[in-house]
Parts: sequence; structure tokens; C-alpha cells
Amino acid sequence: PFLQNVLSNHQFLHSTVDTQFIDENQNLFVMKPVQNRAQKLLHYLGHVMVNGPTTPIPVKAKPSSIDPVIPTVPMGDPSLGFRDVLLREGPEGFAKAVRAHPGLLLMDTTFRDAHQSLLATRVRTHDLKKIAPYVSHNFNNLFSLENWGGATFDVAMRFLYECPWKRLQELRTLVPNVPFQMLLRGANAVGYTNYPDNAVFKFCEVAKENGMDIFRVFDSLNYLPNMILGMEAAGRAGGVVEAAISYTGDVSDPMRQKYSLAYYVKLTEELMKAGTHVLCIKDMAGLLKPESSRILISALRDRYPDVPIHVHTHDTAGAGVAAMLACAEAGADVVDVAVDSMAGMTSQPSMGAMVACTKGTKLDTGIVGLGRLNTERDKLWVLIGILIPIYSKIVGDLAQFMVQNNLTREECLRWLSPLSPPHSPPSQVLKSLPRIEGRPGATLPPLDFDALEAGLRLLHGDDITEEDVMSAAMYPKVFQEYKEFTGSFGPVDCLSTRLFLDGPKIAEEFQVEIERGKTLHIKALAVGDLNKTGQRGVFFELNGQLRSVLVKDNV
Ligand code: 3PY
Ligand code: ZN
Repeated sequence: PFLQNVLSNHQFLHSTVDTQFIDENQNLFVMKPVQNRAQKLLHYLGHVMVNGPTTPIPVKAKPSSIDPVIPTVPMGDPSLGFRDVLLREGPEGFAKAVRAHPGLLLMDTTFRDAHQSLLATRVRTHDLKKIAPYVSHNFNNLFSLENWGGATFDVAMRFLYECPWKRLQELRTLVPNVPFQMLLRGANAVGYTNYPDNAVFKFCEVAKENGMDIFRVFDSLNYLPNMILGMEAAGRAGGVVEAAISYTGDVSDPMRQKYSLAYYVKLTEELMKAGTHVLCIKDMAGLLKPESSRILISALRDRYPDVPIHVHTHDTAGAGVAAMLACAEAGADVVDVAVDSMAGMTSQPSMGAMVACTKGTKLDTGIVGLGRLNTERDKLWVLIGILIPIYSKIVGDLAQFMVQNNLTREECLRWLSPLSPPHSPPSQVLKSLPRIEGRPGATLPPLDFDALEAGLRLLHGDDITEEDVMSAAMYPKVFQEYKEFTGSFGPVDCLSTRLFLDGPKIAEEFQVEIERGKTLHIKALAVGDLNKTGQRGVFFELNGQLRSVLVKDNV
């Protein structure tokens, strides 16, 4: 392995080296187990056959055994879309074209928020890639396809053992014509914490280089300094900046003063000053109703006639379609929808309903062929078969705690800190933890990318990329575990979702394309008896040769 490391070292192969070379390249001593990708995948499959899924699935439902029929697309390039406008005219020209568009535009959230909301973000790149050409050919007139950011970045590595950047690159190749959109959590990028500013700037730069177009930037508390930092990072990277105001309360209820129309108008003014290209209302709890939609959107439309307005909602209460129609009638340019089989409940309103409700009106979306879309995409999604709603961890945990212990709000606050003075929730929550004034990222020391990269190379070898460095910057522990997992089990992202979750049935024959033109032909033969050390042999045929792996039985 040492010799192998030396012979695959970039510096050794491409420049003259002296005696310092070994001292400077300690990663030569990192001995990776000599096991090829095929054997690692057999090990993975054997592990799943013996121990069940490696990805926590919170329900007993099995992935469907029906292999979906992938819809075909015509030969040749897809028709031009809004991405062509963006590439030609830049973010400002793009925003103008969106404003000038006569009908209602749609963003399809199926590749991000819909499965984040309904399927715990568990849709894999493998499946997204299969349907992507169909989307590119049939939905070229979408405003955008939301396919990245939010929780997808973390979940891809943590639970699906795949690289989020590879997802972006591969989808970009398959969908050249529709703008890609991501959700950026302001100064928290795609994480759940504050990062040094340079990490957020670099993250946006690398995302843009990998094919991202539109950055929806939000802060769940509408904390302006965090939002502006994210907007600057997206803008400097060359992306379309879509500042998103998190909506709460009810602007149609005069009794509710805290989040009033004046509050939203004021915030919009700040975001316009900060130079947003598109303005978004982000109704993450599905609170908008037709009347509040009319009040809010017409007020913003009157004040800012030139900025595209984009509205995001969740159909949690079932009023999504009615609210989005009211937004469109009041002057919104774009609303968010998901494919019918992935719409409704905590996901976005259904695309089919929006298309049908606007057909033949001045808001006509111009989307056709939905019948085929629904039958074809339904078949694809049947594959997944997992359902849990996602909810905010903090709010969810607290709510559960309160219900389990039958606590009122007052009791809960008292429980948090019996010694804290009354009416001071921050001190009750923080207790003795240090208190940060202002935007936390502003006082964090900049991230040293070179040192991070050198450390990663030492641990994982020389094939660490700029994208890997960003993954480790966002999620150090998750990235480390992802590398360890794929180091032992190989490129599990190449397996179909049923094989990935459930493993093969005995006597099943299948193929796995581990890289373009390199396909493994595998047959699962048998699972052996438990031996004295608690292991089982699992037997396969790999490209006609008998292979076996020994798996610890954890069940
Ligand atoms: C996310 O931050 O992932 C969200 O979807 C927020 O609504
Ligand atoms: Zn959402």
C-alpha cells in the first residue's frame, strides 16, 4: 500500500522530488485497505441482507418491488429555458425577463423541499437522475427547479452516503436549460450553526461553479445581518439573489400587531436596499390564506413594481392552492409547487392543481402534458416508500417534552431555570453559556481552507477535492463518517434504491454501473448460518465468479 500511495501521488508523478518529499507527504503512510469497489459493494449488500437497512427508516414500509418505468425523452437537446436567459443576460436581465413574462411561473420543489417535507429528505441522486431528462425536456418553461440546499446537503452524506456536490454536477449535466435553485440559510449556509464569513462566501462560490443559479437566502428569525451576509455571498459568487422573508402571523387580522403588514413592508425595504434580484415570501408553516395573500402581495407589488415576487408555501392546512392563486392574482410572478404525487400535506401545493386552475386565464402557466407527468413520476416515486414528516428539531423536541410532562408554557419556563429572574427567556436558555452580541459569524476567526485540506488529505488521501473541503467545512463529523462508510462499503450511490435499502433477494440477478461503461453483474446466492464468532458468510456471483463476504450479524 505504501508503494501504491507513492505511485499515485500527484507531486511524485508530476514534479521532481527530493528527500523532503516523504516528510512533507505523511499521507503516504495512510494505508487504505486494499479491497476493490466491487468487493466493497458486495460487503455492503451482504451487510444489508444480514442486518437490514444502514439508513434509519422510521416506518416498517418496504421500498416497492416494482421497478419504475423511466419515461423516454426525444433525442437531441431540450428546448431553451430560463437558464438560457440567465446565462445570456445575467441576474438583472433574468429578473427583467421574469417580470415581463405574461403568465404565472412555477418553481418545482420536488427535488428538494417536497421530499424534505414528506420523505425526510431521503430521495437519492440515483432516482433524481432518472427523471431529470424528462423534466428538462417537458418542463423547460419552469422558473426554476429547486434541487439543493436546505437539509439535502447534510442528509446526502449522513444517511444516503453520497456526495451532495456530485448530485449537483450530475443533475446540471442532465438539465442544462432550467435554472437550479437552492435554499441557503443565510449565515448558516446549509448547516445548523454559524460559520466564519469566509466559509459562507466560499461555499456560494463553489456552489455556483458546480452549477447552482438561484440562491434563496433566508434567516428563520428574519435577522437582517445574517440574511445580508448570505445575500452578499450569493451575489459575489455571481448567483441570482433571492432574499426570502419568513412569514408568520396573519396580516389580515388587525389584532395581530407583531408581524403586521408594516413589518413586512419595512423588511422588504431593507432587502431591496441590500440589492436582492428577486423577492421571496417564505411561508414555511403554510399560514397564508387568500385574503392575507392579497393584502401582502398587492402592498409589495405596488411599492416595488420592478422586482419579481416569488411565493413559497406549504400545503399543511390544505389552503395552498387557494393562497397561491390569490398571490398570483395580486401580482406575484412565481409560486412554488410540487409534482402531484409529492404535493400536499406538509409539502407544496400540487402542480397539477395550479396548472389546471390557471389554464386559459391570463395566468396560464403554459405547462402541458401533465397527464404523462403524473403517471410517469408517480411510478418513480413509488420506489421510495418511506414517509415521515420532517419538523424542526428544536420545536419538535420541546413540544414533545411539554406534552409528555404535561407542562404549560409557564411551567416549562420555570423548569428551564428555577433560579433565573422572571421575564428573561434568553438568560434562562443560555444559563451560564457565553453570550454573543451581534452577528456571530462577524467575530469568528476565518476558516483556514489550506490547513483543512491538508488535514483531509492526510486522513483520506490525495483525491480530496475543493468540494470535499467545503463538505468538511460545513459538517466535519458527518463528512468524516461518510468517508469512512464509503471507504468500507464502496460507492453505494450506484445501487438502485431498493438494493440500497433492502438488499437483493436470494437468486436475484442485477447490474450495478459503478462508472460509465463499467458494469458489475451480480447474483445473490445465499446467506450462511451464524458461526461461533457471530458472523455469517454471504455468497454472490460477481461477473460469473463465486465471491463471499463475512458479515457480523448485529440482529
Ligand atoms: C430548511 O432550512 O431546510 C428549510 O426548509 C426551512 O424552511
Ligand atoms: Zn419550505
